Amino acid sequence: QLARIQTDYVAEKLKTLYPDVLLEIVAMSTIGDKILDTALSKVTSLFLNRVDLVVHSLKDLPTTLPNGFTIGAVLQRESPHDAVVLHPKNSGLTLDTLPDGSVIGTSSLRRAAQLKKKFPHLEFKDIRGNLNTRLKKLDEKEDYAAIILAAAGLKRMGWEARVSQVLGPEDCMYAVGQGALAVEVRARDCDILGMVSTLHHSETVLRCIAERAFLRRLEGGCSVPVAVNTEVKDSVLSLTGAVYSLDGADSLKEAMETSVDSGNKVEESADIQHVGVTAHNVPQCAQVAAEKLGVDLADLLLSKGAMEILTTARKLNDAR
Ligand code: DPM
Repeated sequence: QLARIQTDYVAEKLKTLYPDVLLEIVAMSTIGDKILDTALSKVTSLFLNRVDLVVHSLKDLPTTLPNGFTIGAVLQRESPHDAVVLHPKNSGLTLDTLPDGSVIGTSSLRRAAQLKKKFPHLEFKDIRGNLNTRLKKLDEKEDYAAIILAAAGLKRMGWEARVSQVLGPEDCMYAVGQGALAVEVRARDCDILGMVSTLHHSETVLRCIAERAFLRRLEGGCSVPVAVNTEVKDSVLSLTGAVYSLDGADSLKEAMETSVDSGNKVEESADIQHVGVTAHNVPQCAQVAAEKLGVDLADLLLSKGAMEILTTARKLNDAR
């Protein structure tokens, strides 16, 4: 349902921009005999020319895309923050005021690591399934006192009213790319690439390039305890990045910033991807600076022992 809402949202934008273009939305479940709604099956359809563009949550896209594909649009980010959804019986409480031993549902290592450290009186348990399933599991049983979900997903589903608390960076930094939608296309399909590029939101592009470069350098996949916080203010892009042990007891966190002011420089039209993103209409020098910022911050953390923390976390998680 969330995937469909996100796809419809992008399709509506394209219809407004290109009223003469006929858009057809293909449900991935019709491609095979299974429900194939994963990033992999979407990209297979793209490869086979069955579809021309694919809508994803950016945070679910690997930092290195398969050859021949690119992210042709990164749309303006929704709130990137995580949110607390309470069991109705706990209405009015916060993570701070929930009773000792309350069980919080999340399968995100990133969320669990940060929140375990910050709220030691709480317990954390995996919760699986899509958003609908999770809310059902929360409301209809007594297993969880609350669950943690991305504010953006909840908003897109129309469930904003269930958000009791939005977590700021002091409680829980967000995942790389969280809250942004991405449109994936064939890298050599210039017509489609040109068409979707008008959807790019420059600030989101630069923030997400920095975040993805950071994660890529750390060799982190989508399931490692890595978190970020980014901001653009007066043409300065700042990135805070952190890595955590599974229990949050060990962590490394650093921040860096860079200018993304493109000045009046005339640009060669470079055909370059930055961590999978192709954005001809965003100043190249700013993209280069954003990518370098992510790499530099990762290198700083690596020099302080980030790889040890992540390797241990990965091993322990694989053994779970
Ligand atoms: C990734 C994670 C989760 C999703 C890991 C993380 C959450 C898994 C969980 C990489 N992808 O965030 O640390 O809670 O067990 C996902 C959601 C959205 C995209 C749902 C959510 C919607 C928000 C968005 C699952 N992917 O995070 O609550 O578009 O950014």
